[in-house]
Amino acid sequence: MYTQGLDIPGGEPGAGNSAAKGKPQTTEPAELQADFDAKMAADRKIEPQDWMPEAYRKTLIRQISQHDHSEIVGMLPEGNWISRAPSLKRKAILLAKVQDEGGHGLYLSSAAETLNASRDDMIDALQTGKAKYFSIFNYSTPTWAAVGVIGWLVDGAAIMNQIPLCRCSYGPYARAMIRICKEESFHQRQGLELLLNMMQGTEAQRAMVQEAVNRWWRPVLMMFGPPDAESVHSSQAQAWGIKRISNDDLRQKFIDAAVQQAEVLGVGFPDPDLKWNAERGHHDFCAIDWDEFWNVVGGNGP
Ligand code: BYC
Repeated sequence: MYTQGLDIPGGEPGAGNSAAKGKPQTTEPAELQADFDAKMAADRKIEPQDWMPEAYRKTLIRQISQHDHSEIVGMLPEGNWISRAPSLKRKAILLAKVQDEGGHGLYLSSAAETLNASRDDMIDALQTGKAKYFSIFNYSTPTWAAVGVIGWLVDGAAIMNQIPLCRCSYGPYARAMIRICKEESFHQRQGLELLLNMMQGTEAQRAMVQEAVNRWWRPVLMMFGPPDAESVHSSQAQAWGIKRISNDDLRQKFIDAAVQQAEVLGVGFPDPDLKWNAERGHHDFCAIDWDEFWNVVGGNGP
């Protein structure tokens, strides 16, 4: 069941960061709102010192802090493989990637702090279950191939979702995303290259890759969030220029790109309905089990 999530306290209504602290705004005067609306209409960035509606600030804190938690929690399944990586080269690559994820968490918590969110409050919200992290990190990584699949598909999906966030209306979040996306493309490539190597190896290695793809494909599609019709935050987030492309459109773009990469790799996806639809100009795919998604988000994952 969906319940409305995070509500991090802190800050003054309508104020971005401490630069605005000297002039508290207890009301939201029409001129300030009009100025904000004009910036939105002109597609200009909102900066921490600018007045912003309280709901805009809270939406950003919810999304940025959840993004931050996803980066940090995402270090756990991969970090677990550092001491088990099959060669020095793979260990060095994985170490660098996991460190990058920690850095992403740092850029994002810094961006949230410009909105007057404190790290203590954000961590408290995670630990008390008020804040979420990406559902995907509840799935297990029992084989080395899963590490490659995280890079290829999980980071691949993350890039698809994060590229439009580089144009987010809130300056500090948009700028953090530019650097994060550059690093994510290395993450995606190292996963693809790891899997390509395994696919050129033994029969057992190829089977291990296919098994990992089979287990991760559907959960990866859930990363883009619920279908547009059930996405409670989308319309407001799109009106505010936080989200630029809808959950369903990003999911479709990702599937179309992944099918081509799977051909290069020589793996299949576990979906009998996956086929090119010339009329739509996209691949059709089978229905996603959203009950599983909400169960995992609700803490009842595998
Ligand atoms: N998992 O109205 P909606 C990485 C929640 S890290 C869990 O569509 P919104 C990596 C959503 O929060 C990359 N929950 O929401 C790291 C909301 O619940 P609340 C992380 C999800 O915000 C290390 C409810 O469902 N990237 O790749 O408009 C190693 C309704 O959804 C999920 C980001 O965080 C999910 N997948 O859109 C390797 C990207 N999806 O908050 C890899 C930034 C939805 O009301 N975030 N929910 O309690 C976003 O772009 C947007 O927040 C989303 C959701 C597209 C995810």
